[in-house]
Amino acid sequence: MKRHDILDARSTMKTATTIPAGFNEHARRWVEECATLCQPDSVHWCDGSNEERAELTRQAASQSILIELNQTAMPGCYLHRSNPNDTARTEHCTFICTPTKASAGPTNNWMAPADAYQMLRGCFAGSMRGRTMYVVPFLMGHPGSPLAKIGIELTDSLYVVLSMGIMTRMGRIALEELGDRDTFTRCLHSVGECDPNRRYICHFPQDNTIWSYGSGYGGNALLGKKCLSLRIGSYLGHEEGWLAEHMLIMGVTDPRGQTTYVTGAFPSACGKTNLAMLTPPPSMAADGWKIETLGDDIAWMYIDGHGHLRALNPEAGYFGVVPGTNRTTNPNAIEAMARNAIYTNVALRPDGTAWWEGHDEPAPAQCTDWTGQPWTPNSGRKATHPNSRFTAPVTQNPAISPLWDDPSGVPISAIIFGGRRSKTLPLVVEAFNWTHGAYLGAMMGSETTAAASGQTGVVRRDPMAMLPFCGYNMGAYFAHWLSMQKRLAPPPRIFHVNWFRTDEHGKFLWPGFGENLRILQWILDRCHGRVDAVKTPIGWMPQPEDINLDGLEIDRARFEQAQAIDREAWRKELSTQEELFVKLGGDMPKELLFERELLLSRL
Ligand code: SAT
Ligand code: MN
Repeated sequence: MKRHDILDARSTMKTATTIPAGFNEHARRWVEECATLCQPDSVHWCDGSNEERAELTRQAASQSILIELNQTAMPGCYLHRSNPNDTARTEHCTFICTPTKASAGPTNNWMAPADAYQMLRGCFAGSMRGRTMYVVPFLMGHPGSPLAKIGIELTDSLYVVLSMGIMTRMGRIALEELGDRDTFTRCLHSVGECDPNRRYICHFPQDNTIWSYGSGYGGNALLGKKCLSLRIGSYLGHEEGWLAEHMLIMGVTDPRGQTTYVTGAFPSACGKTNLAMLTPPPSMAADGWKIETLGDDIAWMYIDGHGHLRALNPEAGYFGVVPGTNRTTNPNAIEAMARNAIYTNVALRPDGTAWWEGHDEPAPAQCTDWTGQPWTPNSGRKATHPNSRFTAPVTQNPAISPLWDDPSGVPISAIIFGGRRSKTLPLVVEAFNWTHGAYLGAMMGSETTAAASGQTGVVRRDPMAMLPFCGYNMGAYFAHWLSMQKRLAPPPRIFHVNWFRTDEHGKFLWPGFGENLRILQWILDRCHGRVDAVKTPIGWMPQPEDINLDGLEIDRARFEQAQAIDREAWRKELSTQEELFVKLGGDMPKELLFERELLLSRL
């Protein structure tokens, strides 16, 4: 089925609209088709101006979509309360709609495109009656960059419009980039009746189309983020020879003044945003160590004319987890969200400021919880949703890299994979080579919350932290990773880290947060050939004296415990990897099977 056959173009748009200059004929025709389907009362074409933002914010406040926070303490900040049934991504409602099931692969939900369009047409039909359809042009990536992608999102949610205005380069800038072309991602979104049983996030990579129905939550509804930049992006990366990754990008400046850029992939709840915005411990800051953030969630990586891997962040904002964020854990995030931020599902104090579990200030005697109910510390429930979020412009991060806006991105020296593992996985290990590194990434896993409730951690495999975000067959994705090597001169070094290993009493062996810079220091030393390493069965590991422990409370013995290789535990680890290999079956590249065999024999 062709894209323009999808909609019944015979009926006319309910409301005639004047199309503002800048929208090309392809965009105009598609908007008309979608308006005919969704039947909004009116259509608002966004230009992305400050005046428009002010006016839409005012409207959102008057409709109680946004609650104005205390403007003296938190200038430009607003609170949004979502439907309590709509607080996180819904992977079971997320579909990759490719012509064959095999091209979506065994790790994705699949629907035949024609079936998905038909089912969703039923959902969208008349879904915007009584509402406004906002036309939101947006740019992922930098103007002028060959990797930049243009999307137009049609949505009936003002919260989505205002959030897209923070998370992307939104408005005229996108239309100027588009010009007369038809090559924009067609993103259709409606909150509909916000019913979890009628919620679908469908991707049509071959049509460059995303249809999302029934949710207003970030990853489900801000379609530039996971849907375009990762799912459609990874598909395009496979077609065009680049990588769309669920990775932070950061610059680490050493006391010599040299800045080295690294990317890192971590599953949710492993401190990706904290690492991207890391504050050096005082002793290292005094020596001249500095961190700069380029991105905290998504990296697009391509190989330049010299064979170097370069990375850029296609987003323009952060959509970060709020609980646990404070001046100790992440002072840069606190600064970034201090103004012009949208808070979703946090608590509201009587003075009109926001509060959350893990805030710098203690729990208020009383406040309004994330659902709008009165709350006191004795309520027996949390005041904020554990997945409550802030949305803030990247430019408000005091540690933003001066190169964040450079369309050519930054050259990457190291790629770091990591997960939350209480046992087995060492604090840091370096892969022997690119293929071994891809294997480390492919076998990444993180412990489920079962670990927190005292049971032995259940490890969920999350290859390269892309399990929910790979827009095509995971086996083909691994093969694509492996194939990059021949074009890389030299390939970046690949590391695996685990900040979460515990001792026999369940205490963390490593302090984490800012102290993780000590591990980054070793990673940089390896990248620049400044230190030797010890060859072990699982990879290159630091000689203990090469890790800077000055001013830390932990001694060498404890560090060595964090690095210990328990061969028996490793053999078990390899047997639990079996599940993923079996699931991917014949799609699994044989290089990764060999890596596993090699590791087994080294052990
Ligand atoms: O998917 S979201 O972008 O909403 C949040 C996340 O899981 O990173
Ligand atoms: Mn993410």
